[in-house]
Amino acid sequence: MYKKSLFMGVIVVALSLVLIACGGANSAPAGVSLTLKAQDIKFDLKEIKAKVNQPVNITFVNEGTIEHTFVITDLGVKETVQPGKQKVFTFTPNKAGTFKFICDVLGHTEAGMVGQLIVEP
Ligand SMILES: [Cu+2]
Repeated sequence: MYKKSLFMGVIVVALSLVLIACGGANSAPAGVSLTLKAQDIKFDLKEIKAKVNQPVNITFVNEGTIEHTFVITDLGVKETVQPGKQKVFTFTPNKAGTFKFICDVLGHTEAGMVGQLIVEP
């Protein structure tokens, strides 16, 4: 009986070590979720922060009366949301750096619909 429980104890310790090892280098950071509002004519956030390989989940709400977009050219992200609607989407930055996000509807970037995504290594 004693031997059996000792054996089980060894198994539990061994499995724990495997789990700890697997949870290390290979795991992506937990995702970040945020709400970004598009208004006429600005984004309510000027800055978004994330880490490399961290999924960024955005609830993109258009509070304006015209169409707006969320575009990060360098990361291949482009989403459009109609006035009064919202859209939930996720993207995962695969490199570090500072990336501009814009609304690419004609004239909107120039009018100030621009912000930055900071991706930390
Ligand atoms: Cu816009």
